[in-house]
Amino acid sequence: MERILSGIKPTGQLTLGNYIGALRHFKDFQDNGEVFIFIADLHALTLPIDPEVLRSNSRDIAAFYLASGLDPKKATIFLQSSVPAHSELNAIVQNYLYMGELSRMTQFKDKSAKMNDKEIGLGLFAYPVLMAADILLYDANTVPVGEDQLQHIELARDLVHRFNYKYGEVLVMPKGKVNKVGARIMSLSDPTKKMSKSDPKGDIFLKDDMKTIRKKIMSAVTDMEGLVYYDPVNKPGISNLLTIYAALNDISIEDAAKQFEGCTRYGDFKKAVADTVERELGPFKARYEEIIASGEYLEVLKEGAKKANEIASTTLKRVQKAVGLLVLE
Ligand code: ATP
Ligand code: LTN
Repeated sequence: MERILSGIKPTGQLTLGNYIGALRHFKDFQDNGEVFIFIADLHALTLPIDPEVLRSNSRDIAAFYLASGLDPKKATIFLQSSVPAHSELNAIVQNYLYMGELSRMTQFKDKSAKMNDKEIGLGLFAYPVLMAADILLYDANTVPVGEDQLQHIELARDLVHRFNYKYGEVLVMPKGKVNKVGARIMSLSDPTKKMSKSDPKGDIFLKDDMKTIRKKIMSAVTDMEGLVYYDPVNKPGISNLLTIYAALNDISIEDAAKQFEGCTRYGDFKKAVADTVERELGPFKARYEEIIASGEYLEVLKEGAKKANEIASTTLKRVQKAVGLLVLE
């Protein structure tokens, strides 16, 4: 049976980008495969973060997972830090990834460019190593993510090639899965930049109230042409709004553009986008609030950790044996 794995790091408030590019799709796999969805809390430590903020973000993500329709009877939902094998496999696989390739990772280059050399932790540099360990521990075949994470998955694939060439067929080859529409939602205030929770200008947050969301969409940066069509190079703002509209209505961008052919008032178009977002996020947010208030996510995380630990420790042993560690059973 196909194994599917993905995670989101609790670095900040989740955005509409996280929702469209990743979160929204996780539940689609739970009826046909074995799904593992986790909170990448160890990854959140790769940049400075307040301990209380990290804890509260982690709770939020757990509740968002459940609100998105993930069913804990079908999907295993857990915290990365509840499964020590992530760190243990990390310690092994770090020896099969190289400084040169890690230093070429776009995410590392982007994040470290904004920092003083003295503040760049080793964890930020080695981020893709832990991510590879996350994926390989569950023998995942499919890893649904937004576009920005594909480069890390490619690195995990290189690692599998290298490792299996040396030790035989020990690791399962994963594949990244990016959705056609909405793999890269852009900021509403600067549509040439990715909507990102660590750079919150122009973000729509999943916890925003509907009035705020509508206001943000109505004031999204566009252009002066007054025509609605898809051209991400020359019309990044309108193209981004069309993408949001298409993704949330589960239609192609061409079909979305057709619906607004002849529309000359950006206000009308933006209103339609705002209605779509409200229709989707309104009920989603209400479910999230119920889940947070009931605390039911805590039991889900505990159960998830048990199941994840069982599977992860089996894979870890297999790898330990393959590389020549003396495993005492
Ligand atoms: P940070 O700003 O802290 O780096 P982020 O907002 O980019 O975080 P991640 O935790 O890195 O979010 O990503 C969680 C998932 O959401 C990943 O699969 C990522 O590819 C996806 N994702 C993040 N931002 C977007 C976006 N703007 N459009 C589509 N998918 C996105
Ligand atoms: N790097 C991912 C979060 C993440 C992840 C993973 C995603 C950590 N480990 C394993 C898929 C598979 C991100 O969203 N920034």
